[in-house]
Parts: sequence; structure tokens; C-alpha cells
Amino acid sequence: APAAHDAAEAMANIHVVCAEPSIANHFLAELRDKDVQKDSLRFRRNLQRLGEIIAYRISAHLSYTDKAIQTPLAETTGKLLHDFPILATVLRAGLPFHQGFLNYFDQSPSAFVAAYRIEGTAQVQVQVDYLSAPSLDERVLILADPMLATGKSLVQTYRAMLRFGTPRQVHIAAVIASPEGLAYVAREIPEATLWVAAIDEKLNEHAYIIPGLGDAGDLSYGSK
Ligand code: U5P
Repeated sequence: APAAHDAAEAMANIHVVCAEPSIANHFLAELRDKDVQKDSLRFRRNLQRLGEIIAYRISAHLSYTDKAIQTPLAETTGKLLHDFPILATVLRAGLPFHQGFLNYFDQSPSAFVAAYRIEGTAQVQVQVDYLSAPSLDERVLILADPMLATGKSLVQTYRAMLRFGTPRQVHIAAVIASPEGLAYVAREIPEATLWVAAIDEKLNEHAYIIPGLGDAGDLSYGSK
């Protein structure tokens, strides 16, 4: 795992937001903390805040168009987003994280996917069940899921989404990734730029991230 970790981080198209100290580290520490997790409102809000931070980081990779602006005092030039990215997420854990992206990319269309893990098999299988998306042709696509464990949910979701067209730019965002899952996504979707708050140590035998934070869906919305 340490070798995979180094290999993943060394790849140019992977950005690790919490590698440098910032308020993002504080939000991530709260998300992981069993005691703080008892407050599910705070848990959802912290996922949202990390979504906002990653949205801001991604915004530096988007294109802008000059626009003449009249202030009450003078004329000036502003830069407006050329086009709002399409924001896609996986139900249900993805919802608070998605809201963070939507807070910044406020005119973005959203795409939703229902995917679930079929557990009990030696290899985690992922089934994509429901998908609603606008046309992706020539658009910027941001696909966000808070936990990138095996990476199968993201890869299956992305493949299913391509039915809706071919985006011109793809960003994949997660809060916590496992080294092997991140390497898998980077290999399977080489066209994507990957954004994570942190890369953790490993996966356990149930394909949960260690140390991780637990089950992001249950912590946001209650256990099933
Ligand atoms: N998941 C967690 N915590 C973990 C590992 C996985 O909540 O430690 C859930 C997330 O809901 C995420 C999905 O949507 O599993 C990703 O699993 P995978 O397809 O990357 O293995």
C-alpha cells in the first residue's frame, strides 16, 4: 500500500487538497471523529464545506469570458464562467458533498446516479440502477462521491454516464480515497483530473477505507 500511495500521489493529474495545511484539514478531522459524527447536521455540513473547497480549486481549471460591467460609478470588466460544469453524484452519500459544489456552481445542471455495492462476494461488485443526466457533449463534468474505496462506484457510474455524451473535460472529486482505489480510477479514466481531500492507508476486508471515517451514507442519513 505505501508504494501505491506514492505512485498515486506522484501522478500529475491527482490533487491532494489536505496535503498542505488549511481549514480543509480541520473539516476533514471533524468528519473522521467518532464523537463529532454524533452531530449529523455537522457531518453533512462538513462534507458540504469540503465540496465548496474542492469546487473552488477546480474553478481555477475552467474557462472564463470577459463581460462589460457597469458599476454604480464606472464601467469595468468582469470574468464570468464560460459555462457551468455538470455536477454528477452518487446517491445517497454524495448528496451533501454535491450541495457544496452546487453552492459555488450555482447555475450548474445536476446528474444523479443510484449505485449500490453487492456485498458478500469476494470482489466488490457495483450495480448502477438509476441515472438521470443532461447531455454531456462538450461540457465540463464534475463527478463527486465522498468515499473512493475500491473506485468501482465511480468507474461504473462514469461509464454509464457516457451514454449521455462525451464531456470535453472531466473532474472526479472525493473526500477520502484509498491508494488502490485512486490508482484504479486514474488507470480506468485517464482523461479525468482527480481531486481528493486525503489519501488514506488501505482498504479493510469489507472494502472500507482505513482509517477513513466509516459509512458516509449512514452518517449523513442514518443507518439502513
Ligand atoms: N463507502 C463508505 N465508506 C468507506 C468505503 C465506502 O461510505 O469506507 C461507500 C460510499 O458510500 C461510496 C461507496 O459511495 O461506498 C464507494 O465504494 P467503492 O465503489 O469505491 O468501493
